[in-house]
This record gives sequence, C-alpha cells and structure tokens, in this order.
Amino acid sequence: MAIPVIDFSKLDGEERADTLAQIANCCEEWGFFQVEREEGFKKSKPVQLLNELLERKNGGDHDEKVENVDWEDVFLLSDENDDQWPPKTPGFKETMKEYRIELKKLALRVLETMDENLGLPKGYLNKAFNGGQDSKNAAFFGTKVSHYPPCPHPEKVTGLRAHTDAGGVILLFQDDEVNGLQILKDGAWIDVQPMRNAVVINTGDQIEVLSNGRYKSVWHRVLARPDGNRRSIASFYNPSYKAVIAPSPELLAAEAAQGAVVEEEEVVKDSSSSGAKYPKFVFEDYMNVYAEQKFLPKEPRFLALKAI
Ligand SMILES: O=C(O)CCC(=O)C(=O)O
Ligand SMILES: [Fe+2]
Repeated sequence: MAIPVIDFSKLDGEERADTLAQIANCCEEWGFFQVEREEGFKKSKPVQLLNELLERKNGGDHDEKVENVDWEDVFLLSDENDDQWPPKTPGFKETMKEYRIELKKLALRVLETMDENLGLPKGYLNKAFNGGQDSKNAAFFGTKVSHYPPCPHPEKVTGLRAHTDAGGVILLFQDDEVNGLQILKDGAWIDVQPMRNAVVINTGDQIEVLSNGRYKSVWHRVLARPDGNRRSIASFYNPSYKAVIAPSPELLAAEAAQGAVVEEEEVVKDSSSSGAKYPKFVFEDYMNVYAEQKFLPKEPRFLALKAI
C-alpha cells in the first residue's frame, strides 16, 4: 500500500474538483499524503542548495550523540531562535529561511483546502490558529532537522517512537534514499515511500479537534536502520500557544443538521449536547499534557485537559 500522491498544481486547473476530493479522502482516510513539488519549486535555488548541503553532509563521517530512547539527533529552527541556527555551514541560514517561507505558504494552502473540503469559511482554520480575528497571537511555524544515524541494534530501539503530532499541519522533507518512516493504517504499519522531490504532509491533533474528529491525526514512527544515515526536515505549522481550540461550531451545526450520531467509541465526549467529541482548551495547556504523554494513547490527553 502506498501513501497517496497529490498533484497540488491541479488545484488551479480543470481537475480542481477531483483534486479537492482526493485531498479530502487523504485527510479522512489516511491523515497523510505526499505532494509533488512543482517544477519551479524543484529547480529553485533554495531547493538546489538544500540538496547540495544534504549531500555534502551525507558524505561526511558523523559521530553525533544519540540521546534518550529515540535513535535520533535533532535541532529546532524558528523565527525566534535564528541567532542560534548552525552558523558554520555556508548558505545554511539563507537556504533554510527561503525554504521555510515556501513551506509556510504550502501549509497555508493546505489549511485553506481543508477549510473548503470541510465546508468552513475560507481562512477559518488559520484564524483559529492565530487566536481568532485581529489577534496578536500569531500561529507558530517551527522546523525540526533530524538525523537518524545507523544503529547497531535497530531491533532494540526506534528512531522515533510512535506518536501523533500535536499541532496543525506538518510538512516533511524526508530522506529520498534511506527509509524508516511508517504510519499506522488500518492496524498495520506501512512505509511512507521515500520519494524524490516530494513533501509528505500530515495533520496533527489540533486539526482532529477543530474538525471534530473528521480528520484524525495518524500514528507514525521512524524505524532505526542498521546502515545509512537518514535525514529529515519536518516543519510544523501550529496554533499560537494562546489560541483557543475547539470543534468548529459551524461543523457541529452542520453535523446536527444532518442528524449525525456521536459514535459510542469516541471516548472524549463533551458534556454538552453540542455533539462535540473534544473539549475546548488553550493550546498551551494541550502542549503541557502532550509533553508528558506524547508516546502514550491519544484519548487520555483530551481527558486530562477536561479535568483541568
Ligand atoms: O523524521 C521523520 O521522518 C518524522 C519525524 C516526526 O514524525 C516528527 O518529528 O514528529
Ligand atoms: Fe511526527
């Protein structure tokens, strides 16, 4: 089984309706999809430079330290910490800045596509991420650069333990040679096939809440490999810490109008009769719970929030 691949450029052409339907299906049934980058983007200077940098790094011998129980080594980039980005690699900062600008645009397009597919007003999800109308609480865009070194005992450790992502939209530039990323689909782990010139996109827990469970965040993990250095660059478009997140009232109203029945197995039920399957909370509170429970089952996170 292969993760669906979407041609995003078709959103602007005659096959728009078909493409929207494909994306809706990915969000509902997979939680993951890959987007082929358009030609212009592939050939752009930042992407070429980035590829060169990655190749150069892959060629080198690295003895990076592995910490904790995940067989990975990471650093985080955001607009707020750009004075601490690795200074020694020529072109790194400039390249990553441009790369992040492009990816943020893609994240916003993905959010708008989800608005449309969910029947929400254009810009709804992004507004929710930014703390509502006219808010100064801007959404957060972070980038995690990861290295999964060869592991002498891949059977004893996971590159990154199974988890769902906490935030909104995640855009992953994954190694196109060394695989390892897997998602849990219908009870089985399947590989996210390495693909040159593609961005893997998935949705996090906040989209699950805002969509009232229509778009579930999907479990994924990275296997450790006995040979080969795996690199990945994951960018997260997340709500502001101050944003209030709750199932969209518009969606709840639409579901009520359609006589939607709240399924019994949905453990996280709102005490009100609104049909909300998730509580309303401040994203920062969610992150505090997530920090403790990232690798544990998902539902107790929402229950913990309800108790707050
Ligand atoms: O490195 C990868 O391919 C995935 C990383 C990931 O899932 C994460 O950082 O949340
Ligand atoms: Fe993840």
